[in-house]
Order: sequence, then C-alpha cells, then structure tokens
Amino acid sequence: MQKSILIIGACGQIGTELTIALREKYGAESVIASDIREGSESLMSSGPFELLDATNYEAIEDVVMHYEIEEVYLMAAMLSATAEKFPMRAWNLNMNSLFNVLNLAKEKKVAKIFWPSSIAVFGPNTPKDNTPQHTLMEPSTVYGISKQSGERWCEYYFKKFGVDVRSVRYPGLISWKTLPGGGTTDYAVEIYHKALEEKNYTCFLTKGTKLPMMFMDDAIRATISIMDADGDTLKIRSSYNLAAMSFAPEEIAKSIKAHIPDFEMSYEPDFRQAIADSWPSSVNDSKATEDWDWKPEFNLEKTTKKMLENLKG
Ligand code: AKB
Repeated sequence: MQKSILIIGACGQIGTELTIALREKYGAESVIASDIREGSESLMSSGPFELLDATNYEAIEDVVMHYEIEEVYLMAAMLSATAEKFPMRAWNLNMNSLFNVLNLAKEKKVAKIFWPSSIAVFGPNTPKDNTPQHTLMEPSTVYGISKQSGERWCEYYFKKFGVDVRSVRYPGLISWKTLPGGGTTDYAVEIYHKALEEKNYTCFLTKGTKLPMMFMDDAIRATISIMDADGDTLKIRSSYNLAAMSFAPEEIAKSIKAHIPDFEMSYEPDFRQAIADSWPSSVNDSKATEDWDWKPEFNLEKTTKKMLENLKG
C-alpha cells in the first residue's frame, strides 16, 4: 500500500530505525525523514530528507503540503536528563511540536499522527510494580510533566476534533544503530559500548534500580503495529503502556559478563538516580495486548546477544 509519511526527529535514536523500517515497508520515496540536523550516512542516503524545526508550524505545513503527507510520526523531544537542565527549552520543544502536528490534523492537513509518550508520565506516588494503565501519575520531572500533559492533549484532540492520534509509553530503549541522547535509561546502551571498548563501565544509577526496558526492534514493531491497527479497536487515545523486560544495572552487567567474563562495573550515581527512582520498576501492558495484539519478542539475554554481535561489527 502506498502512502506518504513524514518523520519529524528522524535522526535520533528511534527516528533513525523507524525511518529505515518504514522505508522498507512503504518504499523509500514515500517516507520523508526530517530533523533539525542531518543524520547518519545510511539514513541520509536511503531516501528524501528535509531540514525541519519541529517548533515551526509553517515550516512543517510547507513540507506536509509539498509531499502530500498523510501520516506524521513526531519523534523530536528533549529527554528526561537534559530536560532537567533546560526546563523551559524542554517544555517549549516537547509541547509546541505536539501542538503543531495536532493542529495540522485538526485542520485535516494530515490524517494520522504517532506521538511517543514514556514511562516518565508516572511519578513517585505511582504503584511501582506492574504499574497499571490507569493509575495515580503525578510525574516529578520536566520531561514527565510534558509527556503527561501531551497525553491529555492527545486524548482531548481525539475526543473534541476527531484527530486520529496514536501513542505508546516507551520504556528505556536499547539499540545499536544510533546512540540515545539525554535520557535516564541511556546507561543500558552505553554499557554495551564500554564493555566492548574498555571491559568496564561506571554506571550513573545504583544497584537495585530496576526499570522497564525494551530492545529497539520491539519498539519499532509496536510503533508500526499501533499505526496499522484499526482505529475502532484503539480504546486508549492518551497513550498505551508498553512492556518487554525490566532489570537493574547489576542484572544487565551479569548478562554481559556471560559473554565478556572480565567485564567489571562500578557505580557512581548522579542526578539521574532521582529521576529513575521516581519511575516504575515494571509496567502492565495488557491493554495494548487486548486492543492491538502487542507482544514483545526480546528479553534481556536476547537483547545482550544482539547488541554485542552488532556492535562488534
Ligand atoms: C529517558 O530516559 O528519558 C527516556 C524515556 C524513558 O522516555 N529513555
């Protein structure tokens, strides 16, 4: 099936792999990658690219009209750790970019939107284990507040204006093609690079900090499958809980040690510890399974094997 897709924030950790996956599915010329900066050679050479500021409504509108875009994936955002350093910049980027695409859909200039939320919508008063879809939230980080507000706005635009917006709450994402930037769960990617390069890693979270995580292939599959789902089956238009595995730093270290026996890890927790402590240890994603058949494929062992194989090259 042919359709015209715009990815905003295509050069980041998720955007890079999403662009490649969508180009494989719909054809390179149908998927327009865009970002405020250019991305990897493989992304730039695999199809059309536009330099685009996600906070500039007119610029997005021009690209949408030029390519007759039907679907927008808005992947541009400032993540949790950086957002604590630049609260107003984070708020402006995360909220204005969302309003831009919601308003384009409200004006019927695009038909469907994907917008990512995060486990950061939960806060210190949320039940920590097997966190339900609907529960007390009260996020205590700038990033979490922006994602929680974004969820409310998505649901509002769906109910009030019929905007077809779809969303999942990503856990920490582990990938080898592109490094993450500015998140609290980034340690779970850095650790593989350091294990191969230096055989040791100093973790910025302490032992026992168990967080929900997911391998990128699962995240991309979830993203494409919620966008492919029949809209009538999607009962949640804020954002779906999404889960695959949960682990603490010492558990990922152990899984790496099974492949690199002399790998050592030490702990030097910094300001990101407080962010991690405010998030759930595991989330319940049964609504995603019920409504659009979500099922993860990667556990920690499979993820470690894939990461080390691919990073070794
Ligand atoms: C972060 O750590 O900020 C992100 C997230 C969990 O949304 N990876």
